[in-house]
Formats: sequence, structure tokens, C-alpha cells
Amino acid sequence: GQVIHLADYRPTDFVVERVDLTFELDPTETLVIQRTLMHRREGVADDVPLVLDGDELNLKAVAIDGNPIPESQYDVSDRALVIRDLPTGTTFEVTVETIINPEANTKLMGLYRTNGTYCTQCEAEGFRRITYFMDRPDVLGVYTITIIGDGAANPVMLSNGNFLGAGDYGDGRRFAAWYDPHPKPSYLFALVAGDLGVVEDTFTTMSEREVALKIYVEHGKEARAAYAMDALKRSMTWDEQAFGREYDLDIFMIVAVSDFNMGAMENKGLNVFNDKYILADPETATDQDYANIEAIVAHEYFHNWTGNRITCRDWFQLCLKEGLTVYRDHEFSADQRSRAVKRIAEVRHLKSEQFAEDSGPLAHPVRPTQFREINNFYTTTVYEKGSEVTRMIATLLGRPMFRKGMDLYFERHDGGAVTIEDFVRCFEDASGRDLGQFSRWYHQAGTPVVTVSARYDAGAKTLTMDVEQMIPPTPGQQVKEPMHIPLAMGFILDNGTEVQPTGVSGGEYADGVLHLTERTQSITFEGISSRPVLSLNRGFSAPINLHYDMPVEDMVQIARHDSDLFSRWQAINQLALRDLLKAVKEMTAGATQVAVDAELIAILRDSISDDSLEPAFRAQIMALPSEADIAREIGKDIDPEMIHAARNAVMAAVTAPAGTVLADILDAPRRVGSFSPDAASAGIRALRNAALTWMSYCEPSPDRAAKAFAEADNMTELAHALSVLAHRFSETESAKQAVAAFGDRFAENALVLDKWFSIQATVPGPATLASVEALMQSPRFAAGNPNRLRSLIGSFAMANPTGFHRKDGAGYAFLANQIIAIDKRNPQVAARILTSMRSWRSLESTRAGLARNALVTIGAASPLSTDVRDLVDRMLE
Ligand code: DPP
Ligand code: ZN
Repeated sequence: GQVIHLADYRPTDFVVERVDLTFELDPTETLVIQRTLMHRREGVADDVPLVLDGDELNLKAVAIDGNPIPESQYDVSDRALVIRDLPTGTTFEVTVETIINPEANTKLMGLYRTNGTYCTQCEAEGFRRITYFMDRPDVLGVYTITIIGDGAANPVMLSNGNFLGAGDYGDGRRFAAWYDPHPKPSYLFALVAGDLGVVEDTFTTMSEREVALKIYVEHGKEARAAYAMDALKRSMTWDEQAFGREYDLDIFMIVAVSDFNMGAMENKGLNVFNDKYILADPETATDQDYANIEAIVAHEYFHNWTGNRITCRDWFQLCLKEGLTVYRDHEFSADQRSRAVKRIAEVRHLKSEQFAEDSGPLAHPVRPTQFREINNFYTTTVYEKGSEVTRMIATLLGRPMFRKGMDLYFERHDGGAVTIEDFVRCFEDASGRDLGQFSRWYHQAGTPVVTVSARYDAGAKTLTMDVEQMIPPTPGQQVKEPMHIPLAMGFILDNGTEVQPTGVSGGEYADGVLHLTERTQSITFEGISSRPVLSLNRGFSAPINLHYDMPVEDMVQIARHDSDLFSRWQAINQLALRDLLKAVKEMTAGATQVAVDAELIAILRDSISDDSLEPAFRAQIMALPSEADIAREIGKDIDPEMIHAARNAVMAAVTAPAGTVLADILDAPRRVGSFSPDAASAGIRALRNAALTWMSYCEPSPDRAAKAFAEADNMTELAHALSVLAHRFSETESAKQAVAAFGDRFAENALVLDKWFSIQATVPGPATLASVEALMQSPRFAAGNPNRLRSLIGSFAMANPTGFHRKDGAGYAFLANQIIAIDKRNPQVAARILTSMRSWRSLESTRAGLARNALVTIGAASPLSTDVRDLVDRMLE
């Protein structure tokens, strides 16, 4: 694969007007007839040929304006169809007939089969696996689709847009036709055909149009789509209220399939979902599953405006739709649930995934300028950091002005394929504010380090903050320019009240936000009547690493009293992290005991038992920094076993004094009545689960967890009890029995088995590799299914620090073999799992050497996909 550069962008030579596709479905020989109306772009020379992208296609015929052309008029290769001597000065029609083999399509890109259903995935470059086409996002066309196939096998035939009609040919074959009036790029094309069940509903839009809603699932699973339908209707209402966006077709469909590379896909009018993000009921889905379904249904629906109506000019602009749409789905979930708890969960995720990516060999800007394989840029940086950048625009401008900028964006660019510059200009034009320096967030990779020191002058009643920002070097970007960083902050006085400065010099400060713009800056706040406690980066207003040597008593004050719940969580987390880092250091030096700050223990105990705090928030407080969080903080010479031991020791010290509080939580009368997945009910379950985890550190017996496992009447508590047994008491009979019982009970439910695989794959310790290898032989495992691969091999490599990073390197060697094997079938899934190696350079030298060997082994394999090749090369660079 060659490197593609943003700087090389230029428009296509030909402009597509209409696309007409006919599919004659057959499991191994599907005929695709494409008729596309197009014209030569103005100014393009008459002898310039038409170049169409292709991938693993079998070309049958080419015609121009209905007349077959001789082979001498075109060249066909593996990757392209080049047609010469085309009509000039007029619109013409190109007909391309290809044969494809859906059954043999194990990459799950293009048209493939999943449990007997025909299904497509075209983003980013899958459409070229269906037919020869200018397969890029700036080529927009109006599509008409005809699907023909065996009627008995395919009673359901779906594509984008509005339904035109269907019928039988009388010979066993059936057809259906669809028309999508909205011009769209090829990556949003979709087709589904098969025998599926359906759940139906309707939605009345704000202008009183009725939209048919349909969710298609495998027969027998209809009842499990109810929550997704509910989430869809709430999403449609929310987008009208929050952004004034109305749905624009007569029908909106979702299809859930069991073999899918991503979470879901926003094809126009026909979203295709990984069934993991549609199917739920209390017996089989956890509260996290429900929250994911809500968020992803919303995300894909929101793409209808941010992604579909306004799309990307080229794939470098991916964050234009993804970062923005993640921001929108975060806001939606925050409005549907607890905003503070949602923000805490987002920041946890951002730090554990995006900060890790941004500090390693795979770091790249939110808007990259080059790639070898676009599939490798569906990253946490493009998505989550992209969302944070959008969020910062909202913080900088304020909500009303942000909304004005969004309104302008929709008005100005509807129907267009645009760039990040176009997006940012809308906010500049709406607000009059210059976002030039701010735009560096799109272009500079790396997590900024902001170092703060503060001094209070009692005589002058001023507080002065000295601030320095530094952005670490990242691949291809050694030197960085200072960023515009919106730092939300508050000044808390001794009595707990907040004070607003009466004057500020040395920097802009407005509405509780300090605007950092220089490499170093000294800001003085006036009118501060006594030494304040500084509550910095409230709500995580900027995705930065903040270094502020805060006095412990200040941290304690924030942890106990800040009006901002996020800040309280952040302070407690920070206090815990300090003790965890100290414990690692001491144990590395040979200590067997660790000391934990008494104040931390008291704050934790008080917060957990504080009934005025919502249970979900208390559960977040109890989830102390993970082993991965600690490793990231240490940054180099990582020894995962030492971190594991130190964290266990701190957990034991922290939980012991909380014993009675934990017992109170666990023994409180259970709610009777039917299950509800709402946020408040989920919060109570989260708190109970956190208490069970804590108990496992202060009570050396599996009995509590075994009891919870036996009594659980919902998957949230059942799966958690199982993980406590398996992770904390793995050698006990209780644990072994529970693992076996869970597997037998859900043997027929693949999505629940994924939980079973992943719980077993994340049992700490070197013995887990053998159980992962054994589970791969289980008939319950399926090596062709992405969800199974991710839950077993992916969980092991990504979420089992002591198991995967075995000191003998066997974990890495295992991964190398698996990546090479998976890559032959499905490069995208292989590449995704391989990102588990992205922080290998921060390991201690023995492990780092062995990890490197594994990467070299993968790199030497042949053949190797561009996806895996690109990652290996970047990780070894
Ligand atoms: N389907 C993926 C998403 O929605 C890629 N567009 O993020
Ligand atoms: Zn998306």
C-alpha cells in the first residue's frame, strides 16, 4: 500500500449524477449491474480516461450509453477499471457488470453473508468490492436499487431510501426496488436481503410527518429489540430539540447482524448494526449493554445529519463526522442520564484509550495528513479526541453561540462534502471569534502537558498562576506550537464558597474559563479575599495532562466539597493514584507492606456511605485507577506484575476499614418488581457490584460472590459476580462451578458467551494463556466471527496486563500467531486486535524485547494485509 497525502487531494475528473444498481443475488455468484450517469468535469481535457476503483471483482461487461465497448477501450486490473474514448461535452451512461462471491467474502467488507443473510459494509472502501466505481466520499449520487433473488430465502429485501415496490416473477424469484432522493457517497450504500423478523413502530416528526421505523433481527429475537426501538425514538426527538434536525425519509430501518467488523454503520435510511448493540433483555444484557445500545443507536441516527446530509470531502476529514457525532451522542446520553456520571465515564475512557494512543507510536492528529490504510484511522483519536475538540468549541463559544454555529453549518453545507476548515469557519462566522490557533487541536498530535504553579498574595489579595504548556513530540511532529486551551476553573474559599475574581491580567478569563494561549503565561486574579483552593480543569474542559503540585489539604477539600461532582471524582482519583504510584515504587524497592493515606481512606468510606450522592457516582468513586491507568502514569519500564501486586495491596488497605459500609450496601433489601434499565436503577446495581468487588479484597472468602452469583436476577449482577469469582478466587471450587454453570446456561446465546469468554480471558496471571488456547478449541468459539475473536483474543491482549504480558513472552508469541491467522480472513479485525501492542516501548526491557520480537515475526509473515503491515511498521519505526 502506498502512502496517501491530504496535500494531493483534487476533485474527480468526472461528476456522477445518478446511479442505478441491479443485484441478482446468489450466494456465490451475485451479478451486479451498475448504470451510472455522469459527465466530464468542466475544464478536464477530452482525452482524460475514467478511472474506477475495484477490489476482488470479476468483470463481465462494460457499455457506454447502452452499447458494449470492445476490450481495447478499457484496461482492467486488480484495483481499477480504466475506460478511454468517452463521449465529450455531454452526460453519458456507463454500464458495468460484475460478478461477486458473497459467501467467500470473509473480510466482511462489500457484500457478504452472515447467518444466511446478505448484508453490506461499504465504509470506508467496501463499495469497490461490489462494483467498479469512483469510491470516494466526495462523489455524491442519487441511487435507485433493484434487488432480485430467491423469494423463499429472501422475503426481506432492503436498501437505502424510500420503498418503491416489490413483486414476484412467478418463477420463485422476487424483486424489490428502493429510491434514495438524497445524493450520497458510495460508502453509505447498503443492501440487506434474507429471512428476518421485524419490530415496527412509527415516529411523528416536528413537522408532523410520519416515519415508519423498523428494526430487523433474526427470527425469535424480536422481543430483544424493544429497548433499541425506544432509544431510536428518543434520539429522533432529541435531535429535533437539541439541534433542530428532522428526519428526512419516509422510513428508517435498522438491521442487526451477528458478523460485523464495527459497532454499527450509518447507511442512509438503513443502519446495519452489530447485533451486540441492538439485542437486550434483563436476563442477557448488562446495564453497560443497555447504555451502549442507547449511545450507538443515537450515534448512527445522528449521523443522518452529521455524516450523511453533510459528509467528508476525503477520508482525512473523518473526524468531521465522527468527532462531531460522538460529541452529539455524548450530549444525548448526558441528557438522558446523569451528566456528571456520564462525563466521568467518558474521561476514564478517553484517558485509558486515547491518551494511551497519543503517547505511543500510533499517535496521529485528529485530522491526519497521511495514511496508508484508512481502516487504521477509525481510532480513539479521531473519535474521542475529535469529540473533545468539538466540546471545547462549545466551551469557548458558550452553548447558544455553539448552536448558532451548528445551525450555520447545516444551512451552509447541506448536501456537501466538506472539510474541517469549512466546519470551523461556521463557528468563526457565527461568533466573530478567531479559531485559528484553536484549530491546532486538529493538526497537532500528542496530549498537552500543562504545568501550573500558584501563589497567593494576602496583602494584595491576588492569586497568580504561572502556567506552562508543552506538547510532547509524536511521530512526524517533533516541534509543536502552543495551543488555545480552555481551562475551566473555580476558586474555593475556606468556608466552601466560591469567589469570582474582580479583575484578571495576563490572560483571558470569562465565565469560569481561563484561555491559555502562550507557551508560558502568568495570570493574576484580583479580589480574592483569602487563599483559595484551585479547582482546575473542571468537567475536563480540555483533554490535557495537568501537572499541579496541589497541597494535599486542597485536594481533600475538593474531594469532599467541590460543587462540581466531576472535580470531586477527579480529586479522589488523584489522591488514590498518588498512593498507588507510591506503592509501586515501594514494592519495587522490596517492601511487602504499603501505606495508604488515612485521609483517602476516610474520604472513600464517607463518600460510599453518603446517601445524598447518587449511587452511580459512588460506584465511580469506588473504581480506583486501573492497572492500565497506573502503567500509563508511570510511563516507562513498566512491570505489569509489580503494578498488579501493588494495586492489590492498596485495595486491601483501602477496603478493610469499609467492611461494614460494604455489608450495608450488599445486605440492603433488594428492589422488588420488574427490572428497569433506567440510569437510577442501573446506578444501584453498579454500587452493589462495586461493593462486591471491594469485599473480595477485605474478605478472603468467595462466599459473598458465590451468593451474589446464585441470587442475581439480572445479567449486570450475574456477570459481575462471575468475574469477581473468576478474577479474585480463581482457584476455588465456587469459581470453577460458576464458570461452568454460566457457560452451560447460556450455551445457545453467543452474545452472553462473549462475556463468558472475556471474563475468562482476563483472569490475572500467567496461567490464563493456556485457558484462552483451550477456549479457542471449544465448539462455543467461532474463529470467523469478529465478536468472538474480540471477546476472547482481544480481551486477553487488551485487558489482561499480567496474563498477556507474561515475562516469558508467551503472550506476545501467541498474539503474533493469532494475528497472522486472523489476517488471512479478516485484516480489519486482525489490525484492531494488534493495537493491543501499541504501548510496547514503555515495558521494562525484557518484556519490550520479547514484544518487539513478536512484532518482527508478524512483519515477516507473508502475505500480510496493508492493515496489519501499516500498524507493524509504525509500531517498529
Ligand atoms: N459506523 C462507524 C461509526 O458510526 C463508522 N462510520 O462510527
Ligand atoms: Zn460514527
